[in-house]
This record gives sequence, C-alpha cells and structure tokens, in this order.
Amino acid sequence: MGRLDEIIVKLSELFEAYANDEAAKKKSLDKDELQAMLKNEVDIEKFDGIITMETIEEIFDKMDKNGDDELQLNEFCRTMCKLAVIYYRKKNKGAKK
Ligand SMILES: [Ca+2]
Ligand SMILES: [Ca+2]
Repeated sequence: MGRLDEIIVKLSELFEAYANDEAAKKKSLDKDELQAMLKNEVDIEKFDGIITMETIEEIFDKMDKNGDDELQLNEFCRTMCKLAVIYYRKKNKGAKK
C-alpha cells in the first residue's frame, strides 16, 4: 500500500471508529469523541510545541462550519489537513532562505 493510500484509509477508519452516533443518521464527532481519538491515536509528545490540545480545541470551532458542535466527515478531514498545514509550517519555520 502506498503512503497516501494508507492515509486515506486510516482517516476513514478513524472517523468510523470514533464518530459514534446513536440517533443521528450521519456519524459525526463531538469534542469528546475527537479528544478521545487524539488521546489514543496521537503521540502528542512527538508534536511537542507544534500541535497541542489547545490548538486542536481552537481548530475544532473554526472547522465546525455548520456550527452544530460536531465534526461531520468533511469537517473532520479538513481538520486533519489543517493540522498537517500547521505541522508543516511550524516544522519549516526558521528554514527560510
Ligand atoms: Ca458523535
Ligand atoms: Ca459540524
């Protein structure tokens, strides 16, 4: 499996695994579910000073475009991309020519 294949499949699986929705037709992640996911699936120390729980908290509100306090699949995927952007920028900061 290619590296990108893996990311696509994993994102989909993660959403599926954590976005429990009892009543709703469509699965979505509330803050607790997102936090549980990050706690179990992210080595936050690895991202020390780059991505923190506070960053994630902030992003949640920005990414919840329809304002229902839940991340739908599309919002979740955008959130993960946003984290990748933050990671990339912070990692490459100071590496300016
Ligand atoms: Ca849910
Ligand atoms: Ca939402």
